Amino acid sequence: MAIAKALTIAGSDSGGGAGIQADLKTFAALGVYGMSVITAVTAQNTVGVFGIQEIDREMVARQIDAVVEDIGVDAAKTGMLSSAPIIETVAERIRHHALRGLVVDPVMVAKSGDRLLRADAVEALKEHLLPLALIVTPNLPEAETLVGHQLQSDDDLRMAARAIHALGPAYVVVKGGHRSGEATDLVYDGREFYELRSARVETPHTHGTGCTFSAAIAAGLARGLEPLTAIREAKEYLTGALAHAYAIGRGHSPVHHFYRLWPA
Ligand code: PXL
Repeated sequence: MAIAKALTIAGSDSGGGAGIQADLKTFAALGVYGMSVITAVTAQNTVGVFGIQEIDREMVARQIDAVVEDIGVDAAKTGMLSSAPIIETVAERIRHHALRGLVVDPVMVAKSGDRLLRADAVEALKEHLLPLALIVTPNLPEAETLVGHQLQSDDDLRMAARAIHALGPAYVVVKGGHRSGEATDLVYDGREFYELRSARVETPHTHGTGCTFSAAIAAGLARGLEPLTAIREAKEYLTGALAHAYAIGRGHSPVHHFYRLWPA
C-alpha cells in the first residue's frame, strides 16, 4: 500500500518543540510521510519567542504548489499563519488544489504568551479558512476569541461550538487543556456533542501540545481514519506524549513525540 502523505502549513520553531518541527515529528511518529510549507520563521526556545519573520505570500503559495503538484497531499493541517495576507493566500491555494481533509489549528498565541497571529487576522481566519476546514481545534482562549466573548459554563462551551461550526468546519473540537480538572475535549459535528475524557497529565512540559494534536489528527485522516476516530486516536497519542515529556531547556519543554519508539 502507498504510504499516507500529510502536509503542515505552519511556522518554524527553532527550538524544535512546536510548529513545523512538532508537526513533522508527529507525522513521522505515526507512520506518515510529512511535508511542510513554512509561513513564518520564529527565533524561539523553551523560554520564549525572540523574533518572527514572515515568509512572502508568493513564496508560501509556491511551496504549496510544489508539493501538491508532485507528491500529493492526503490530509493537511494549518498552524501559525501570522497575518491576514498569508491566510488569504493559503485559503486560495487550498481551494485551487481542492485539498481535502484539512485540520485548522487556529493558533493565536504561543505558550510563552507571544502573539503568533496578528490581531487583525482573526477575521480573515474566520472568513477565508474556516469554511474550508474539515476539523477546527481551538483551545479555550482561541474559542473565546472566535466567538468574541468569555466562556465559562458547559453550556457556554456548547454554544461556542455551535457558533464556530456555523463558520464552516464539519467538526469542532474545543480542547480541554486550558480548563480545570479533567482534560475533556468537546467535539461537535453539527448534530451531536461528544465528550472525550482523559486524566490531566501534570507536567510543565507542554510546549507544542496544540501543534502535536492537530498534526496527529491530520496523520490519522491521511491514513484514512474517520474524523472522530482520528480525533480520538490523536488525543490518546498526545496524552502519552505528555506523560513521557522530558526536560530540555529552561522553560516549557516539548512533549515526547517518539515515546512509542524510544524511552527518554
Ligand atoms: O503551539 C502554537 C505554535 C504554533 N506554531 C509555532 C509555535 C507555537 C507555539 O509556540 O512556536 C511556530
